[in-house]
Amino acid sequence: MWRTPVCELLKISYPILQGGMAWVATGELAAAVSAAGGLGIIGAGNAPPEWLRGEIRKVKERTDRPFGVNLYYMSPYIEELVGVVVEEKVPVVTTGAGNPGKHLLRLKEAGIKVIPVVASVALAKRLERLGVDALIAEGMECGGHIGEITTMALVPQIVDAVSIPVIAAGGIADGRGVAAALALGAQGVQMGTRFICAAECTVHSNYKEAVLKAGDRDTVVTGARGHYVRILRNKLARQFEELATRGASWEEMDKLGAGKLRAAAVDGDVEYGSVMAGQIAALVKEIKPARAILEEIMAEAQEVMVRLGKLAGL
Ligand code: TUI
Repeated sequence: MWRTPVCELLKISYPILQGGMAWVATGELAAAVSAAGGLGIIGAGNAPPEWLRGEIRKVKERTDRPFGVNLYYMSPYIEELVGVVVEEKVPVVTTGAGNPGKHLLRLKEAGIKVIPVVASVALAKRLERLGVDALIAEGMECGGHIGEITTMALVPQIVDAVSIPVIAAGGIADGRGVAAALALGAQGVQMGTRFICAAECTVHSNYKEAVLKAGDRDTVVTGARGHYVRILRNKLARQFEELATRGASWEEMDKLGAGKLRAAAVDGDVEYGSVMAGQIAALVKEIKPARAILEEIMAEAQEVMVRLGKLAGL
């Protein structure tokens, strides 16, 4: 099977990372993705440190392959969570919604590969200078907390601005998306929404059903500048729209959003909960094991690359 330098960097078989989605990407999903040759990632979100330690242990019990933890930089527990990943010698840490600069030395000294998620060229350059191993360039097509630039526009700009490997995220759910990301200069991809519908994903079945039912125009961006969050259209989305119409502050928006991701992911409240999903939700058509998802995507990407090679007269 084809490989990229990201496979060597992370010691994985396929250059496909599973997004570290808070409340969705638990140890079960991360273990399944890693065991199948991708990089499974536990989403720490706002969870307390002991929860994270438990999920890391679950992965270690299920597979010897490398895996990751995503640290959400708005978490009130961020300092303790950094302590847990260092103590547990987690192979890879991805970071989101903030600048991990102040923890970098500690993580690197523990032998951890650090791969921040960035949504701008400026932060990408700053983090490369600080010595991160690779970057995930995340376009605004993805679900959850998003930046303002699309994957198509962001990835090549970050690729041009840095010398370390770039992994593309946002709007990728199949082999065509993987081939497109490689065409833009990325050396790997991260996919979140597609893995929500992995058989091993422990998220509430209502959440999976909502993703499977979604059409092309069914996601909406809620929140205010700097705090945009993409979710599936539902009653909560309408409440956000009402707040926006009356010009509410981002603090009010954040208050409405508080606890809503857990409500959707754990309790299955897909009406008033926050069903975070990307714009490619409509491409996700069935629930199947992580291994089957990875194998299908790798084969599809290869087919696309062969077709393009022929087009180029190779
Ligand atoms: O983090 C994400 N996506 C997320 S986190 C999340 S949990 C949540 N729960 C409730 C409400 C809101 C969020 C759901 N989805 N993606 C990674 C990402 N990071 N996208 C954009 C950024 C980012 C933004 C600003 C990274 C760095 C940054 O830096 C600011 C600075 O300090 O320079």
